[in-house]
Amino acid sequence: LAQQATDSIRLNQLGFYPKAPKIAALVGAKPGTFTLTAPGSERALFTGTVGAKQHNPGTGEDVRLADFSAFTTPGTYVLRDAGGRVSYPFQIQRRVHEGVARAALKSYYYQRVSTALPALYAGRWSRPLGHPDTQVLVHASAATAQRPTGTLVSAPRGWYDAGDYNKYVVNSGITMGTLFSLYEDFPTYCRTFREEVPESSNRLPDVVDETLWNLRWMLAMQDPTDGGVYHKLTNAAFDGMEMPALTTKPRYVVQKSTAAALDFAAITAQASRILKQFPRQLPGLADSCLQASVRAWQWAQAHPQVLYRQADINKQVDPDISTGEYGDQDLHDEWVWAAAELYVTTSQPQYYQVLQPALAESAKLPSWNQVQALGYYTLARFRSQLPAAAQAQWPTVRKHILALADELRAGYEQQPYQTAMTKSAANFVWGSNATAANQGVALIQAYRLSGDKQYLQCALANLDYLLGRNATGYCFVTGFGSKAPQHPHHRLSEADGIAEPLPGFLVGGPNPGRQDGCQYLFSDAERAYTDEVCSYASNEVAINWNAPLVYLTVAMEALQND
Ligand code: G3I
Ligand code: 9MR
Repeated sequence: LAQQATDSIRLNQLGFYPKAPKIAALVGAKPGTFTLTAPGSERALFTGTVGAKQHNPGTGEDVRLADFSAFTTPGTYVLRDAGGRVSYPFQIQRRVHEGVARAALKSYYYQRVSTALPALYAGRWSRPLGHPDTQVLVHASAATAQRPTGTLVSAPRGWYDAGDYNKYVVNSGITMGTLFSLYEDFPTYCRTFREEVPESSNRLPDVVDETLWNLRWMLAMQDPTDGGVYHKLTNAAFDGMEMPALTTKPRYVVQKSTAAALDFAAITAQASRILKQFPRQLPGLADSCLQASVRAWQWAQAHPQVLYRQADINKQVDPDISTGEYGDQDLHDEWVWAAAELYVTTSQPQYYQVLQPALAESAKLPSWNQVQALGYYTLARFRSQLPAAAQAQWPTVRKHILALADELRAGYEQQPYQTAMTKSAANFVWGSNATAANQGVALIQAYRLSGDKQYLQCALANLDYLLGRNATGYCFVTGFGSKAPQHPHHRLSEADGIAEPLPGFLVGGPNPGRQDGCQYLFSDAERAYTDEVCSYASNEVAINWNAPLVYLTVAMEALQND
């Protein structure tokens, strides 16, 4: 009988590239040697010595690292420690993250709104059409003379935001920006990178095809009469845990917001650059995107401070809206991002005027409400094509990106799990796994600028974190690894009658805030995670969390296989 694996040996449960660093974190391990063997065999193929014991004050555990980077032979292995414990099996293989990269992109297909998913592409998860969104009501908070309350608007397609069935422009902003950036950073690799979706046989890269599904919805969120953009398309209250085709509640577009307009302006400007490369497949779409972008920007200039505050709206008009708020109250970074994308796309000085004063500001890690660095990444990507004025500022932007990455990698090798996900409170928020993934993206940006491989290795360490080298022992992507989430807060996974969750989704991750009030085994930052459906604060899925996972896994494949 095969010996049962311990979840106290934490490692990337998929495995490692032959030439890359290979680390496992052993909790409560004895000192001494460890070995690598084939699963079920005791013959040592590699022998090493575990590192010194490190106390992790956050969790109270003692951790020792096993480093087997020197072992490069492809194959399937387990790690055995001095106490005779055995890890989950893992691979040493080129393209070791290709499967998870594909699945992470495919997750967006499963989230598609207003379409049936046939078995040919969705397999066991095929489902009939839900939420057509062709007859959406203008909510009283969004009423204008041209579109009074109750006007019907058609805004089909898009992706379900998360475990819920609503569509939020602000959260689509960073999601689309990240996926577009992946294409712009790795165009060659993306051209051959395929998911199996209805569009796979057309001439567009699948990453672009997938983003088009959401882009077309977003374009319909702009009010053609004034250029403003509705904050979200939503039910009044969350749907129950039921399949999309069974839902019947009315859907609304709610108040326009400056955040939505600016995020919309940023991604349509970026879309326009990308779609210009495909004039024959998508005639006119690039130009439409740029026009939409400019109109949204102009609306924002005329309405620079329209914040979305759900509580205030609910005091004034009915029906009350209780779905996700995405209520960013500081729009400085959205201005910078939109200005950067419009500037790179058009070279017009008016955008640079807005952008230039902000370029003195340091780069912060991106999240749905902090998008300034996305603008910096874009300036970095197009540095050689910038107009002269911006060329002169380029060294400052470069400095900001490298400073962000330097901060992330500072001392990461001394961390108990040897990743950039230090136990700092800023890391362990709602959606902490997206923090880890976005750190990985920032590190890859720094690697692309500097060629310094240490940044790449630190980014890979964060991918190892997400796939198992963390204090919970989970591989946080559904359907991958030996111990993955089984019960995400995800209506599609919960209501479909299939035991396994939909594959390729990154769950939110440890969040000591535990705002869902569910039962958690641990409350410390690094382990406040529970694989329960009820746990929307630690175990939901979301498009903005999967996007940096797609970026990180695809970028690793593109770079490691070069
Ligand atoms: O901004 C403060 C920060 O100053 C403070 O240090 C920190 C400490 O906890 O909290 C920060 O605010 C947090 C905010 O996100 C900004 O990051 C709140 O605590 C936290 O509750 C809030 O969580 C958001 C959550 O919605 C609740 O509003 C998540 O970021 C956001 O991803 C999540 O998004 C939901 C949608 O509303 C609905 N659809 C599902 C989606 C995913 O769960
Ligand atoms: O399912 C909702 C999830 O998408 C949100 O992130 C979360 C926080 O806004 O709310 C979830 O919905 C819950 C609601 O807030 C309270 N009643 C139970 C709902 C879960 O079914």
